[in-house]
Amino acid sequence: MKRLFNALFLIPLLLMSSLLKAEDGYRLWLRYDLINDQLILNLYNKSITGFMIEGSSPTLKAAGNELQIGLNGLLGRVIHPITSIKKDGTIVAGTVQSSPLIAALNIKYRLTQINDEGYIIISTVYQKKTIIVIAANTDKGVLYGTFHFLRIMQTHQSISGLSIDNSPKTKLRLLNHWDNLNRTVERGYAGLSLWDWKTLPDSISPRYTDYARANASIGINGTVLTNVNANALILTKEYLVKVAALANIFRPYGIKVYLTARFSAPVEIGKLKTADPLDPDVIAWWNKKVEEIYSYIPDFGGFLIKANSEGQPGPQNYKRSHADGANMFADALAPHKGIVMWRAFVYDNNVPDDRAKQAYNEFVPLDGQFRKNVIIQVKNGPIDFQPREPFHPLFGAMPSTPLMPEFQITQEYLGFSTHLVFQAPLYEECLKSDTYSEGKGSLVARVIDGNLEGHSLTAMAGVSNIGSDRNWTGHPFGQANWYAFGRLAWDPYLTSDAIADEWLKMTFSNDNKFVENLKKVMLASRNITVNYMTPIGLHHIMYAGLHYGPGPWVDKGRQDWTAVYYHRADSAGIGFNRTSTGSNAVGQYFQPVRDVYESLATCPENLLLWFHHVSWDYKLKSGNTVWEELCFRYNMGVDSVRWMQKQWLEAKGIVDNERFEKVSSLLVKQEENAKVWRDACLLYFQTFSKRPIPEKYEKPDKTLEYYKNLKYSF
Ligand code: GCW
Repeated sequence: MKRLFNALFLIPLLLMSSLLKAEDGYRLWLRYDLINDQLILNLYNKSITGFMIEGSSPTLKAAGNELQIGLNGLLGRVIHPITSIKKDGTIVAGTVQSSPLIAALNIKYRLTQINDEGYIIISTVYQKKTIIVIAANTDKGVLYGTFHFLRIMQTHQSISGLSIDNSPKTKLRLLNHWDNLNRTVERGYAGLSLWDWKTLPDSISPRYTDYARANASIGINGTVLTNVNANALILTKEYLVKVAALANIFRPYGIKVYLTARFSAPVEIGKLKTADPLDPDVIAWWNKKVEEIYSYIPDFGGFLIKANSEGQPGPQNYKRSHADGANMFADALAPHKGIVMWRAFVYDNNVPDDRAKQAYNEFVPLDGQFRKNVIIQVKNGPIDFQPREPFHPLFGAMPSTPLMPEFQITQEYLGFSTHLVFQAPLYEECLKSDTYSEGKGSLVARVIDGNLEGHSLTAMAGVSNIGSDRNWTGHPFGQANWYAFGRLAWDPYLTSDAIADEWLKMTFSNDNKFVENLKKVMLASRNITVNYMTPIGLHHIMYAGLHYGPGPWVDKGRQDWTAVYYHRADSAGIGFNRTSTGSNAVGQYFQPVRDVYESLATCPENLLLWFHHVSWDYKLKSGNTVWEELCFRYNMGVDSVRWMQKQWLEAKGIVDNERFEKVSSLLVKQEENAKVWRDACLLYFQTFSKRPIPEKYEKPDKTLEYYKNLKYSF
């Protein structure tokens, strides 16, 4: 009888799991569909009978809601919240303060071992009943623990004998939106800005809550709403009430709101004659402005500021330093516990001998001069979010100042939302780079998590790729970059492999073969893009302005915005000499990194043309000359996109049709574009190398002129 019942019970379940409903990607990785592995489902069903959230704060309510939707979806039955434990298999979540039950458990010591946002998840026995406990020191920790627990279930891991302690390794984990007030997004490729300034604060889109849920699920706890190329109007009352409305929605999810402050705001909206940071009227104006902001948003996070860079105003306009500027804001924010994130991505109107050196040159002398609530935000590499750059030499070089890395999640130089490029390996490469600032093992990750230099203000920022597109990020795999950024900001030591694994399972399927295949694709995708765009250390040879297709011939306009400034190809060879006989950018790195980059024999080949100008016949370890290696890499890049297409074909039937077709069609575009990159770059560089493209490779089917005349529009 029982068997028959089980069998009958199975039929609808099997039917449901085999019906792949079309999905538009809106649910991201928080899909909570019925678990389609019967064995796992049975085990989970036995182990979970109910859940109990002890406490009633908005954050605990959010955790309860998530558990409710998550469990109902994954288990395919309604799991009711309960108020007392009557059966085995209850999930109990709360803090010592909110939950008498948790207070009664013997976990006090364990709770002292996690930080404010950390959590523990354990299986234990309470009054002879087996329970699963999600406990934390704060409500926020409970929320993060809840998401972790659901992730365990979404990825079909065991929920018996749980014993997890987890704390974020950085304090602030932020998205930077480059969103303008007219809803365009600078370098955004997923529709308009999510922030509908016209209808706020009266109309509140449910998307704001889903945005907050998604961020909380990966530990993001702050969002800078506006573009670093700032508009002072955001600081006016008209906008601040709108910002406050967003802050109110995000607050239960542990997300603070930050804004970009335009340096010249006192002049533009304050009617002052100057924005000099040492002028008493300017100081008073900012103090008042900050007070006003806190009157609307009591937990406002602070400012992100781009100053004296790419035409943005800043303290140098008044012959003051970056420290003078940052400290003025810091003093205004300090009484409210706000912080200043001051960007080190600076370059002025004079073309430097090497743009890669500028941030270091301007900031290192200021080390130790910033207030305690200032953190310097440094791009991962010294130029600008290229497919591959060495780590930024500022990491480790300002030991008395907290530094935070800025990664780009949006794919400005990585094929926009058209190319499948999983960026975790790019982030990981930077985080795991050894700066040697305090000897071997001085990883960038240790600089930024405060461990190396003893800073308590620690943070990581990612330039958002999110927009109003139904699937948030344009390319379905763009979601993986948002996800990966959050996970790495929480724990900069995670591996790309582990992150891809989780994301694929939650976003698509737990099918073993699917996960293994697509993980290979994801992990290889960044290097594939480097191969067809900028192999062996080439950089910034993109189509001018837009940065989508190739433009190695670009030579007009400001020198350090052209491609020829960076690749320096001539009849003798190719590459930017940044060694001691060239711009000496290598001199900004600690030993032995400096020597490693300086010497042709030891310089990593994937950065060869970043640091060296070498002859076309220079031999690489592969035995290829530089010219042959370029031909090989560009071709391999294109071939690998075809390989990605093949791997994706195998996902048919495992992934729903809608997302399957979307990715398939984007991969077709990616191949076309990779071919253009290959052919345009090889034909162009051939005009210098004067060597043939080896017979074994596909011949470019168009002329160089054709590629030069291609127009890219967005
Ligand atoms: O990557 C470059 C972009 C600019 C951007 C700038 C910056 C917001 O091309 O669009 O401006 O960097 O990071 O400030």
